[in-house]
Amino acid sequence: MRKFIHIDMDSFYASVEMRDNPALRNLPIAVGGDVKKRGVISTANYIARQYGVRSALPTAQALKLCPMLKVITPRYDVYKSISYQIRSIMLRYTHLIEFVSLDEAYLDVTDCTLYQGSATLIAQAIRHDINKELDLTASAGIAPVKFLAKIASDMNKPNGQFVIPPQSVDEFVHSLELAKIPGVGKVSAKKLADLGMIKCSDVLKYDLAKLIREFGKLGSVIYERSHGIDERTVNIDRERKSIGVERTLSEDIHSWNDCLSEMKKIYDELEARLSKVRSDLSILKQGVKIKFDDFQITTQEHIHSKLEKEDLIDLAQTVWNERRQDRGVRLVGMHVSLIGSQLAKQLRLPEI
Ligand code: TTP
Ligand code: MG
Repeated sequence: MRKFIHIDMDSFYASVEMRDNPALRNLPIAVGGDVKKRGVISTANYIARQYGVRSALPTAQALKLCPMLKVITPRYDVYKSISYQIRSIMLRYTHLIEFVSLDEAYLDVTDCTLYQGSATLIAQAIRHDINKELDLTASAGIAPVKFLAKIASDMNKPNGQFVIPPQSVDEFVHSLELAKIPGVGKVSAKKLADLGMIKCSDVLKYDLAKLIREFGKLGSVIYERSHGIDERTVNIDRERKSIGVERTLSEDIHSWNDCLSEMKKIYDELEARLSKVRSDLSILKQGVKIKFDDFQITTQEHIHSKLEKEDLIDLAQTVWNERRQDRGVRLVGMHVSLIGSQLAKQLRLPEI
């Protein structure tokens, strides 16, 4: 039996902005892109959430829901450096940590001897340190399997924690809604509901083979989770697999020349971003992304071991010519895929 803690910062970007500017504390605020540039909301504070302002909502729509909303331009460098401070706090307790994003991590504290090995007390201590040292709040979930730790960290948000002890797993999972299982999105949840499955208990009567036929690999995940099973351990080597820059255009574009000038700007940004991250990273592929005015997204990438402007532009032009079909284009992007450090090690030639 293992013990996992999932830590998740509360309204992370928005909380950082309120911390650094206390005048914002009692106002509805959101961190996101400019309404004039068709930006979207990254996150909102809890006051703004009462108006329905949510992550991924277009800023224009958020302002309709909450006209006094204060929209703040993201300061990614600040969030990133705070994320490193959070990491160093967590590393005091265990090295078995999977950092999922800037504000979220799984810790395996099974063999941790601090606080007599109590995961509940360890989670409390980590949240206390974060609050005292960084003046930000975090929530935590504690459970014997990863997916339940994640679900639990949402149960007493903000600034709270929730424990699912081993003896309560069956009861908790029984009444758990399938839509809450990480990986089950809106479309799958709807399909499950159409098949008569809303809660995990509904899956118990369903045949595994049938689930796999309907949902592919996700079918076996749904089956396992519904039985409280999650064999995943923390993946301490988890790392970035790609770096990209994309931009929603202020107006749809229809000519290749307009696309070309956007792509050139994006290339410069991507180059700047790449130079800021690790210098030893190895590029495996590079590619482009285009979103059309009917919201269809198309991407194209190929093996290319370095970032190269002409090649990316050629790729973009091919996609433009072959897939646009007279549609307008509302978003363009470029990215590189990276070689994981494990693979890089294997690929490295032996030294002579
Ligand atoms: P979340 O943990 O999903 O959200 P949150 O921390 O803002 O709020 P909660 O209290 O519910 O945990 O995401 C962490 C950060 O990631 C968030 O502050 C902003 C960023 N983010 C986006 O930029 N776009 C998104 O669609 C989401 C979900 C998050
Ligand atoms: Mg969060």
